[in-house]
Amino acid sequence: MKIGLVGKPNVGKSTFFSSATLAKVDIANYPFCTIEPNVGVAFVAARLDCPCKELRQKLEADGRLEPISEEDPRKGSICQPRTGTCVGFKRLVPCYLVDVAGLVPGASEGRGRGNAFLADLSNCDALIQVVDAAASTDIEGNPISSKGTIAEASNSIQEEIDFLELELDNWILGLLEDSWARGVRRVQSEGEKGILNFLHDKLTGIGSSITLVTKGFEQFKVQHSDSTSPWDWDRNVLQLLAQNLRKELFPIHIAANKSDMSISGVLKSVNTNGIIVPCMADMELALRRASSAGMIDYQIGSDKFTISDDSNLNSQQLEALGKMSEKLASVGSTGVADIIDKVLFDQLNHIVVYPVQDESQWTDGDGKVLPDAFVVPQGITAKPLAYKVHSDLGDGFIKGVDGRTRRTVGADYELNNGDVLKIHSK
Ligand SMILES: Nc1nc2c(ncn2[C@@H]2O[C@H](COP(=O)(O)OP(=O)(O)OP(=O)(O)O)[C@@H](O)[C@H]2O)c(=O)[nH]1
Ligand SMILES: [Mg+2]
Repeated sequence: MKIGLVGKPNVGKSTFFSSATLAKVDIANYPFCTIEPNVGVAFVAARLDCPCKELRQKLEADGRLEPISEEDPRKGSICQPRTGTCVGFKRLVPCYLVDVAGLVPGASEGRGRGNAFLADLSNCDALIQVVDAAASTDIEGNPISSKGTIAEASNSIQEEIDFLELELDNWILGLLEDSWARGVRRVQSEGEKGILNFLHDKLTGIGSSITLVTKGFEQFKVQHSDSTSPWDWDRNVLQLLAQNLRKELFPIHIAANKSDMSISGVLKSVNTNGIIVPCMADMELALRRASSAGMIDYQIGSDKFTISDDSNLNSQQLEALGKMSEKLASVGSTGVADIIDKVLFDQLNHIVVYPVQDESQWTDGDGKVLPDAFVVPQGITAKPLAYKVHSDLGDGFIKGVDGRTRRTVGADYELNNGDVLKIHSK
């Protein structure tokens, strides 16, 4: 699972990236601070409690485990995650984020970092466009001093959203236009199937699949029903096609960043196809850093934090933390974890499942408890899941066993969110 962070320069993409991944990257108040893409892992809390909660309850009931003690730093969790952590049964699962260079109008024709940058977004399952909700920068990312009216700020945000969609559409249009007429003529005898395969072929480099291409083409046909002689389609028709394909390949959701400085209500009249979440990436970064330095106790996505040790904090730090605490309580959260959660689980419909080797102990071959949590598309069945764990496991798939009911399930068994599954293979 990979989410790309996009937007015009100087909106806070790298700040968002760094706050979500705690990777050290360049952040500065000028455009094109980032040139090479940064790739990192954000840890997102699974929506359901980790199954180690049930395991603990069972062990406690059998008298094999003491109840959770007050001092337990893991607040009861007994799993041993290979990646991520689990505290208080909140299991953190990985999601890749890509932070790329800022995009300026004309990028699809090579302006700014142009197409090289666009290629960095290939294979992203969704995009989060970071926009400057405070309207503190112009379309090229240069800081502007005057704040403007609410209508001006609203327009500025809308302009950012519209231009990015257009750039991405044009990028895809460019890929389609290249030898379109000849290519489509070649496949004309195969009818629509030929066109779909041709489109998929043209766009494999940016992560297309036949399913996504088909969905996009269906939508396109609603707006353009005349499918005779597609080799004669002009630029406008191809533009419409590109737009529909882009919506499937790169759905865009909006992180309305710098909301700490934005005018309240500024997002009301903003139009977008995806979700829009107010964010304060800057604050998230400060809180996450303070938390990893041991200064505060802050759960990702929370509306509050507690100061764990104020003995080493100076009055300035205490004041800054006090201000953040107030702001956080009034808006609910910094929005960073919230938008990743919503994109991953609501928009991309992913679930978290736990493959194990021992269906009664819920352990792997080394006795590690629930070591793996896989983020997979809803609807995935047992055999494709086996392939995700290991290709050998997929090749030799015999059956699965549900860790809760101990029932045997076949290759076509559709997994549910939170399932614990043992896979038998040859
Ligand atoms: N007020 C405020 N400022 C922020 C926030 N997030 C980021 N910034 C500031 O915005 C400026 C740009 O941040 P970056 O993260 O470097 O922006 P970018 O989008 O990666 O910029 P490029 O790499 O140049 O495209 C920095 O001065 C950040 O401190 C926020 O939530 N609130
Ligand atoms: Mg950057």
